[in-house]
Amino acid sequence: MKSKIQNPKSKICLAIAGLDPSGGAGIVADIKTFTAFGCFATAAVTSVTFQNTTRVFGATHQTAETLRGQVEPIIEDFEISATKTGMLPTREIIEETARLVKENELKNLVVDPVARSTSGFDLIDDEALKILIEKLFPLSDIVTPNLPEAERITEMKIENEKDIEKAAKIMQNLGAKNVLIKGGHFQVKSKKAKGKSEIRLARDYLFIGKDLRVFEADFIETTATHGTGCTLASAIAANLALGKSLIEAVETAKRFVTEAIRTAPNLGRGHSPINHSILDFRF
Ligand code: PXL
Repeated sequence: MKSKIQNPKSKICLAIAGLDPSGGAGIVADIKTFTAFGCFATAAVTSVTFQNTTRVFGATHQTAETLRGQVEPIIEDFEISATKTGMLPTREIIEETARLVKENELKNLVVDPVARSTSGFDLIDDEALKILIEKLFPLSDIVTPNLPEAERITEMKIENEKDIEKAAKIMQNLGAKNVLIKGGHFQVKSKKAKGKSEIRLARDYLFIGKDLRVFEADFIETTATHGTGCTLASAIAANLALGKSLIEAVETAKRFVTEAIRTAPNLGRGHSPINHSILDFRF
């Protein structure tokens, strides 16, 4: 029998997430992002959504059995260096995902608590979101809500940076060790602008245990934001798989997403997907 030489540098990432057949979000975005960082991409579908850049028309969800059926053969055969979860629409899917993570001791788990599509469609109901918090937050290495998701999870209004800290504490009390709150939905004015033309910034807030790290990037005025959350979470997972620290992984992922927004292909009539295939991206 021929022996197989495995490249020790090829890290394998797994996405457990929904399918957006229009290619901007969900596992297609995850696969492209893992690949952009030189990782080998694997993916299990939790739900088949029907959508394009303008709206989500519906979805059919997988069952616990069909999710396990997809994940187990991958895990049996490959060593998974990082896992990212995205759209987990039902209690059944969430509980099975938690069981798979525990049974197989999946490491570097990035939980993106997907609640709503960019086009405004609810991708999880309130009851399932509670189960997601209870079952997956304690297993995660990082949870990556955007502001609307953080508000829904914490049941509080977030209007300023103090609120962000409060929300992060609540999420840590709910079991998340580390929380990245993506502040892109409110834009901070840069002091550097000194009253002249305002520079707006997209700030992300990373709470590692008790410490806070703030990441800043220029806020890009654009509607090309479809799939930014999925892309950021899978970029973090890819960088954790590559052995980076959490801070480095988030920093690199944020630069990648900013560049992907800046070079978005502006496709479709709604929110364009971003550019996951940045060939000259420097890690
Ligand atoms: O960006 C959130 C998201 C996650 N997963 C799937 C999606 C979307 C948004 O449309 O379709 C499958």
